[in-house]
Amino acid sequence: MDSTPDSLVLVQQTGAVRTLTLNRPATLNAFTAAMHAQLLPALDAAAADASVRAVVVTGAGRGFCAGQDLSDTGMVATGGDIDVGAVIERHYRPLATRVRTMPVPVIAAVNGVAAGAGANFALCCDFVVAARSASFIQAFAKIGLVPDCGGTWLLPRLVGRARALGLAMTGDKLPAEEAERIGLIWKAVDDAALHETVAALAQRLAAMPSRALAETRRALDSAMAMDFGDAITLEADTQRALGRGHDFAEGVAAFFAKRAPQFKDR
Ligand code: T3D
Repeated sequence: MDSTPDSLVLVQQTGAVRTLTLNRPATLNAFTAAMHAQLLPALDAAAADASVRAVVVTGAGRGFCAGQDLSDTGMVATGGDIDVGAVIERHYRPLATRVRTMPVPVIAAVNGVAAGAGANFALCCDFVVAARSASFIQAFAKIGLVPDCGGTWLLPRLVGRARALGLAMTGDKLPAEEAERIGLIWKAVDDAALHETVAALAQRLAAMPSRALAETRRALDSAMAMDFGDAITLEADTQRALGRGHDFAEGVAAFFAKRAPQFKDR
């Protein structure tokens, strides 16, 4: 991996699991243009590398990600003459879209506070495992914005309209355990167990049929906007394609041979 200790995104690989660590701990890993310029290519590289079968994103230091770095927007320098929509198009649309179309499962290991676009970056991932001391803050309303990085789409789907509006309008800090209780995230675990829990989950997912997992994400997301019949059509089309792949044949063969399957489709 070609990250250095000074990189804004540290890249590390253990077996088939690629870990990307946001690395601006002094600002709780707030996103800057420079960090985006490393993060998206790092995700693209993981997507393109057949040796990667699961991706973990996490943060260095005591925070996961405090969202957009508010000193990097031009707001302070220009006194407000900036196009925030252009920031979304330049950075957050590609980031959110990349995470949600990765060919392998993506796990957010939320080690500390996740605020603004940092919270929604985590929620874009397939699994969010958070340290018990971590929290989620839809900080946008506090600075006169709406949830972004996919937040308007994700929040009501994850926790329903009432809770989504409550979280987004108040900008209140939601502790990890409460986030698990209301279904915003997969799991809250003891702080000391975070990385071990995530590593075990990532290794488990890495041994599973990547292509089927990515298609599962796509089918579930697509079905949200479909009627029942169209969802079944999508299931048939997806099964038709997967059924012709290596992994289905391997999964069935392994079942009858009573051995562990060796999946490879991506
Ligand atoms: O262009 C656009 O803006 C559009 C895109 C918008 C997407 C967004 O993400 S908007 C939301 C941006 N994020 C926020 O509004 C969150 C701001 N941060 C906070 O509210 C708090 O820092 C936290 C609740 C996240 C954590 O609080 P706490 O008390 O644990 O830490 P702290 O002392 O506030 O922060 C530690 C340092 O990080 C501090 O620097 P200092 O004083 O030690 O030099 C703080 O200024 C810095 N920091 C934290 N968040 C940001 C930040 N610096 C720049 N931008 C940040 N977002």
